[in-house]
Parts: sequence; C-alpha cells; structure tokens
Amino acid sequence: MRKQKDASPDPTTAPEQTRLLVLHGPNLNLLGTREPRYYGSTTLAEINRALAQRAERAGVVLETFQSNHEGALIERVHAAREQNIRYMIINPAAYTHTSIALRDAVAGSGIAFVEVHLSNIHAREPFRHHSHFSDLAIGVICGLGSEGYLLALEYLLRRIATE
Ligand code: CA2
Repeated sequence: MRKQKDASPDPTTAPEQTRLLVLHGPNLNLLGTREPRYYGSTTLAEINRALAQRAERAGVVLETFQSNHEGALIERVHAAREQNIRYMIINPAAYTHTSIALRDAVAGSGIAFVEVHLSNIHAREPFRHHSHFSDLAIGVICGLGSEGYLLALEYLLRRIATE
C-alpha cells in the first residue's frame, strides 16, 4: 500500500512561523469605556481579537501587550528581540510624545514597526504633534480609529508574503 503523505510540515525543514507583536501604551486599556470622541467605542480586547484572527488566517503568530508602565513596555521590547519578533505595531499612546527611553528600546531592538494612533494627533493639541517614534517607523497611521491597527497589519502581512 502506498504511504499517505503526511499533512503536517516536517519540523526539521519547516520555516519558523513569523511572529508579530502589537504594543499598546498607557491608558489604552480604557478604550471603549471613555472619550469615544477621540478613541471610538471599540474596546482593546475587541481590537486584539480582530488582529489575532486576521493574523491567524494568514498563518502568522500575533501577540499583544498593553501596559501603563514605561519600564514594562521597554522590557517587552527587549524580550521581543530575544523571541525573534519580525515586526511590531506600536501605539505608544502618551509615551509617543515623552518617552526617549521607549524610543531607545525600540531603536535598539532593530525590529521594524508601524506606528499607529487612533486619533489624528496632528489635529489635536500642539504637544501631541511630535512623536519620538515616527522617524524610526516604517510608516505611521493616525486618525483612522481602530481600523488603523488592521490596516497596519494588512500592510505587514503583504510585506511578509513578498519577502
Ligand atoms: O490617538 C492615539 O492613539 C493616542 O496614541 C492615544 C493617547 C494619546 O496620549 C496620544 O496623544 C494619541 C491616549 C490614550 C488614552 O486612551 C484612553 C482611552 C479611553 C479613555 C481614556 C484614555
């Protein structure tokens, strides 16, 4: 009898799955509960679920991390380098405008990333106009609400598929 072909990939030759990290900065855990004018009514859990589902369909592993603590975000970025995270999507929230420490961690990681903001930071108070991350980012999406995260993911999936 002919041996049936094994459907599972050979672990010795299968390429490692591509891993992505989505990093959410301080207060984004409150999404969907307050300030819908700026940040919409979608919760962070809903955003993370939509991203994970889309990534899974593409065969990519996507992890999400939110913290209200600068050090925790920095340490997550350090760990991402060790974990071979291929790309990141980052909404540094208020740390966008203040954190050189997080910027240095992201720059030091060498991991390419897309910066996302729910609101249009350029149409808001002047102190939100400058980002410590934008010059390092592949690109920046802002003002498109929670869709911005999905658009960033679409871009990265397309980029991964062609590299
Ligand atoms: O528009 C964005 O995504 C921001 O990164 C959000 C930050 C803000 O400091 C940036 O300038 C732009 C604030 C996140 C706070 O999120 C909240 C969500 C619901 C209720 C309160 C805060």
